[in-house]
Amino acid sequence: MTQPQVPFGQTRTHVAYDHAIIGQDSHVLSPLVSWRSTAGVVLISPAMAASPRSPRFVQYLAYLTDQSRTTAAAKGIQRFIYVLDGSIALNGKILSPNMYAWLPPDSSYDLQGREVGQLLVFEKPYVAIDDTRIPQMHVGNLDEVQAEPFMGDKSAMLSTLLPIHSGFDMAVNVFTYESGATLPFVETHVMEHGLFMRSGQGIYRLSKDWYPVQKGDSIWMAAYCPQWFVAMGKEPASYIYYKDIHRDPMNP
Ligand code: UGY
Ligand code: MN
Repeated sequence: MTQPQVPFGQTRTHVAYDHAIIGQDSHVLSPLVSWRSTAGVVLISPAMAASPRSPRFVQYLAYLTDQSRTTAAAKGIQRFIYVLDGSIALNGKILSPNMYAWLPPDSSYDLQGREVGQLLVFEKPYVAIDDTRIPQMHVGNLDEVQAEPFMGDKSAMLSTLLPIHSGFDMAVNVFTYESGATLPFVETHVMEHGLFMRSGQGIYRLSKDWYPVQKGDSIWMAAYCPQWFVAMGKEPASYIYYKDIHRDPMNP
């Protein structure tokens, strides 16, 4: 892991009551529960805030070796994995960078590291609804997903990685902005987000604060946290993010 340099005694990380920026400079590795021979950094979790606005999901980085293995998440927990670096074998199928999988709750599978690599993982309790079957495992490749202009803006392209179907109570999308492109307005919404910067840089507005963000940063946005982004610099900025969808806010 390369640590960006910051002056000693300082960090870009900031944890607030309805949002957080976790900079790479403050990452600490720990063993991952339910993974073998795998260290990771839990970037976002319910442990983050002691208020009703604490995250209802987990976002982490898993650092893999050829010894890494997992066969299930905890009971009732769905998992989304995205390959940032290296490759893994999922039930024998090789997933390389930009490939991803949604793994249903209470399912078992064989996920093995093949080399040194890095995965981004989102996990959250699956909320069942009566008349909808839990979908089967879904595997995809970002490079094969058709990106769409966001609200008609071709400089802000959105790729939707999972099917839009009420069986899925999470969405994971990739947003890629040309330098200078923005979210069209300051969003405030019932959905929460976990976000990881894949490339580039820009300024994120969260609540009433503005933060410079760059590749490797993670962001938590609670439900109703006002949010806005402008991409800046010499290359496009891209982030992958999670949001909760398709469930009744009266029963979160
Ligand atoms: O899907 C979203 O809510 C997205 N537009 N939010 C974001 O990029 N912060
Ligand atoms: Mn949003």
